[in-house]
Amino acid sequence: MNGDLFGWPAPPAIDVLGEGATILRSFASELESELLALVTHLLTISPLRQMTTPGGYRMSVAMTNTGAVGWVTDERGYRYDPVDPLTRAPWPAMPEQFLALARRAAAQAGFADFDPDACLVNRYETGARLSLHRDYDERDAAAPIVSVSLGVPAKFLWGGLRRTDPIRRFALHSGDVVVWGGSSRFVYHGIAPLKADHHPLTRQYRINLTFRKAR
Ligand code: MD3
Ligand code: FE
Repeated sequence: MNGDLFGWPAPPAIDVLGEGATILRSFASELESELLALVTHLLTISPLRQMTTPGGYRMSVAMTNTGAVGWVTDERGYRYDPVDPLTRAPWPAMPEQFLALARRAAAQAGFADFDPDACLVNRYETGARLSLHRDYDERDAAAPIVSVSLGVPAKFLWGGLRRTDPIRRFALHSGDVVVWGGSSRFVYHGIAPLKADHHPLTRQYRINLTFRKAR
């Protein structure tokens, strides 16, 4: 439904946040229940777990992965690993629907032939947060990161290339897809503590999928 029936313009479906950073609002809305059913299945193979940072902190976000490699953190550091340290088996294969969505979103934002080999699945419960960080464990700096938000909305924190740069905040809703590439690829970003809320498909949770070209 667009608003021009009532005399005001429809909100843009595509919003360029900065050089290389594009938000595709509601891009995955029709796929929400299918994506969540696939996530539920993935969790039967590689369950969610709260990992430990090299500094010894237990993350409030529960994580797992799908794809040829998965992002892990423990006392030894951050890395991409082809084996799930919890199950000692390969991570579950990336569902075709995940790959197709990530490729379609990247192409829409101007990144042709995105070929992710890793998808990090993050689950936020009420109060869970992701402190300001940069993602630099991926080998291919030219490839973007594609993120898909599902469930309870979150406040995204978007800084600059330096930790001390000013931070902008905006909401990410279920079905929103963000593509981060170019000079936005290495900006500081995070998620504010999740507010208590309810979504019909995820209850109190927010699920985020981030697609990466790790190797
Ligand atoms: C900007 N995830 O998994 S998604 C992460 O909602 C992560 O779970 C957040 O940050 C989440 O690393 C944010 C949006 C996002 C993901 C990766 C980025 C924004 C990014 C990488 C570079 C710049
Ligand atoms: Fe990140």
